[in-house]
Amino acid sequence: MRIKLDRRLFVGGAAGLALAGCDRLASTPRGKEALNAGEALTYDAAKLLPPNQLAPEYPASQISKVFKPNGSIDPKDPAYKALVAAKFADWSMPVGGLVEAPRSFTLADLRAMPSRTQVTRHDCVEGWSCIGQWTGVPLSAVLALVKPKPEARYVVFHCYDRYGTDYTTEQAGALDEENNPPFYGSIGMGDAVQPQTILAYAMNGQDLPVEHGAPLRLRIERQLGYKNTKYIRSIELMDSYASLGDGKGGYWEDQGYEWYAGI
Ligand SMILES: Nc1nc2c(c(=O)[nH]1)N[C@H]1C(S)=C(S)[C@@H](COP(=O)(O)O)O[C@H]1N2
Ligand SMILES: [Mo]
Repeated sequence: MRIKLDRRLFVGGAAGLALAGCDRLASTPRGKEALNAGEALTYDAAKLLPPNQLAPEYPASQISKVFKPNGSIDPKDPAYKALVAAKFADWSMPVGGLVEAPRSFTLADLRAMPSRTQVTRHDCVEGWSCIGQWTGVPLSAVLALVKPKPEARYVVFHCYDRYGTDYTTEQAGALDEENNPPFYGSIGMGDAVQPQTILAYAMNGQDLPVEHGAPLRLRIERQLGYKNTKYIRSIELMDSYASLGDGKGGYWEDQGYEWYAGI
């Protein structure tokens, strides 16, 4: 599995990372050509795990003592800050788009639904991985309530963080609506209904911390770290993601990463 991950490693970033509690992947980062070549792969060709095969799960003893937070770690959006101040009591998530029964979910709604707990390894394209325990509601259970229309092909996640303001401190700047659009991501319906695809509200038995995407994030264990969208604000079912951002299906995809990032 690690060998297969190598061809997806983005050049740079991996070198010199010292991570307590996380593993450096044994890897030789390749150049940007490999990344672009990968983009040409179709969804099916890019699948590295056979269809419907679950990602590996681990015993609790393997959970990383420190799990590296990455990407946005402290969203500055005033609406998000207000939610943090109220301990997310006022948070609710609309689920709409191409569905028969659009509705919003509070955290209490989600916690009252069936839950799944899984200990999995998160692999970041930067070349590190950490093992964590995640608890949440299967996305399939949420979709069953809103009833996707037959033409729905993608589940799109709209987020509270804005790129360029919420990333690492050296890149942080003032919030600018135009130049710092909200982070977004998307997945296909096939992966959306995998049993390990969950909307996680807890990590290692605690409420999801802000740095890891509070109060709700996606865990999609058959794909790489960057597909595991944090700070979910709303969910939209769509038949195409061409109208969003630069049209590649997510913030990271708009930067050149593959839309399907199989482990
Ligand atoms: N909303 C949002 N989700 C995101 C990101 C981000 O910047 N914003 N970064 C992605 C990347 S590259 C990784 S590796 C993981 C990091 O998750 P962690 O902070 O729990 O380690 O979140 C992913 N999901
Ligand atoms: Mo990542």
